[in-house]
Amino acid sequence: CRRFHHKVGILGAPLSRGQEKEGVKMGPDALRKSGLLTALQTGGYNLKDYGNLTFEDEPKDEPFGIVKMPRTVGKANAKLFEAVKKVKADGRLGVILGGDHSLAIGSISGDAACHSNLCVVWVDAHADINTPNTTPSGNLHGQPMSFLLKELKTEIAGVPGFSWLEPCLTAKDIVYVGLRDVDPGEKDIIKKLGIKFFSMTDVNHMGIQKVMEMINDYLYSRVKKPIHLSFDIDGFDPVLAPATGTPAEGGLTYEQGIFVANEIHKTGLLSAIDLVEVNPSLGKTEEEITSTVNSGRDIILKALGYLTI
Ligand code: 6HN
Ligand code: MN
Ligand code: MN
Ligand code: MN
Repeated sequence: CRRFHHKVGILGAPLSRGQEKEGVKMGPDALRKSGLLTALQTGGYNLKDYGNLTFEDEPKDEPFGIVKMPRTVGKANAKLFEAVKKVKADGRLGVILGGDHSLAIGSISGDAACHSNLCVVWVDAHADINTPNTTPSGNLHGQPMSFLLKELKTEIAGVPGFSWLEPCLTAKDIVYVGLRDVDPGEKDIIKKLGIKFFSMTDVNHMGIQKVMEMINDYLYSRVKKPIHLSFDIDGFDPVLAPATGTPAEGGLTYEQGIFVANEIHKTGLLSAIDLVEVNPSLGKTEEEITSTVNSGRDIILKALGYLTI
């Protein structure tokens, strides 16, 4: 076990303007209060807490087409990009506590600035690959992948707030797990670019173990590449993780999610993890909040090899 070798950097990113529900700002602190840092400290990790970033709304942030809050989300991601670069430059595995999923733009770009051969495992009910032209909602948390892919560079040209951004991934560098609520425009893009995905139907048919074996072969068995795990809490079933903005029925069980995190830990290649879309204010009961937050905490702990033999 390599858990005593891990140097970890915790970074709170209460980014919320990629969607319209306020409470997702409280995700980082809710995850902190779950005992995440204490567990890592007692587990012997070399831990540095970089605190929470603060983000401000840009004045007169008019929509770009129907894309909402582009300057605000763009600027927040530029700040996160710099912060993640710093964590990686310090030689630490990055743990980014969200915040809505638009933060993956800054987080993955920052990680890729340190690792040019980065690959991404994206666990989510959604594909988050709408472009400013295909988005049905205008919410940027449904679009981060289109901002990260070189193949879609022309699709995001001119979006205000993102002039700092240079797409860092190609379609073959990413794999989805848990998809079950994908928009028609997203399906077209995934098909056209040949992006590898394992929907919930795939997970149910072949089992999560087979899925992780195939991901292993596809992404990193031949050439070892650093992995960025971008874990949207709505990848889990809403029975387990109801306190989130866009829940979708029929998601991963606790055991399946933990299995994914553990398999990624076992590669020894994890570079950074995003844990996003925890929205404590959307829990109807204390139990719903706790279950959501603790499931997210456990994904992080497992991905870091906590209590793994
Ligand atoms: N997420 N596909 C929908 C949209 O608005 O583009 C939902 C996106 C959800 C995003 O959960 O991170
Ligand atoms: Mn280990
Ligand atoms: Mn997402
Ligand atoms: Mn999602």
